Amino acid sequence: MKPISLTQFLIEQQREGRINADLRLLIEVVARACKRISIAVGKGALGGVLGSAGTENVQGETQKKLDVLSNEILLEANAWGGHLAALASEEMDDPHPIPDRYPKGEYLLVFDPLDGSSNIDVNISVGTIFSVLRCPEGVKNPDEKAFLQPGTQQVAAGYAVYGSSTVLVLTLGDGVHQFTLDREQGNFPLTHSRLRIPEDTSEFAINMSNMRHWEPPMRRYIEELLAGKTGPRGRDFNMRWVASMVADVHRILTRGGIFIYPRDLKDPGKPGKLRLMYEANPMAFIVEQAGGAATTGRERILDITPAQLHQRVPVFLGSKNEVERVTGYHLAADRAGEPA
Ligand code: AHM
Ligand code: MG
Repeated sequence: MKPISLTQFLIEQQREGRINADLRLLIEVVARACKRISIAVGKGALGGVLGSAGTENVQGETQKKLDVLSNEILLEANAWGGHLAALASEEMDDPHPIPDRYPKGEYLLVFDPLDGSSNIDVNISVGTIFSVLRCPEGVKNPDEKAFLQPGTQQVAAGYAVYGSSTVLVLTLGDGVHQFTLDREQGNFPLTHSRLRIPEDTSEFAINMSNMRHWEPPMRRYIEELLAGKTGPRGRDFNMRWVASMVADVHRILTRGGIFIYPRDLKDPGKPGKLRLMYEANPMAFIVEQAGGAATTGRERILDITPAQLHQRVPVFLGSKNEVERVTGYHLAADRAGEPA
């Protein structure tokens, strides 16, 4: 049977009363923008888009040309449809208002336009991550404060991976669905419904080069995995690290695993590398909807009330039993009063 397209899927969701016309339009527009980004990424050196843009974002990171281009594509695509009240992005210091000449809608869109961008120039998968919130009632010109809602308030979240194929993974709060870009037809047929992350896994994803900066419970957990069959876990564990969160999370959604970017004492001012609002929250929503778990090592990610748009958090997500185990190690160390 021919798979249904993203458009059909969204219309069905609307008919079932799960989303309204504005949210349907929003997801369609984001998917269209992802298609354009996918085309730009796919051109590689031929598109003249590789390399640095020579600018820095608010986090002090050097922007790649494709970071800037992807951000512009998402901004432009979403400005005029009337479905948004404002947008915010990893690449912009402050929220971006909808220009006055366009109607405003009830949603807020937050995104990382090109996640894993250190991988662009070496032809490894990158992606886009997005999260949708409701604009608080009565707020006409949403500022940063309007965005500072816990992840439990997300009405939709998703990501695209620009890899050997381009996939779009989406949750509207009722399971996780995967669409694959048909490059000839230009649409996104539904290729997997109701993805489930196995509760157990023997695969972990972490940047091991930071090990000396980790907290003791974190080191304990990884040392036990590395000890393999003859260690306390009694089995061998495999490791994978793409250094693109989208690609690592997508592998976990496909075959299980645990992804960790822990708190790092290298820079005590930073409670983690990844950003809460446009990396951790949308991924946590997706992972929970697929039966997995997502914590900071101490608390559920989706329960955090953000204090800042670009706030960072430690991230532990994926197969439930592993996330619960390593979270338990952190909480036990805290209870025992172990120094960090
Ligand atoms: P980015 O949004 O600037 O690309 O940074 C986030 C990325 C994640 O995709 C990935 O998991 C992590 O940074 C990789 O970090 P590291 O360079 O320490 O391996
Ligand atoms: Mg990112």
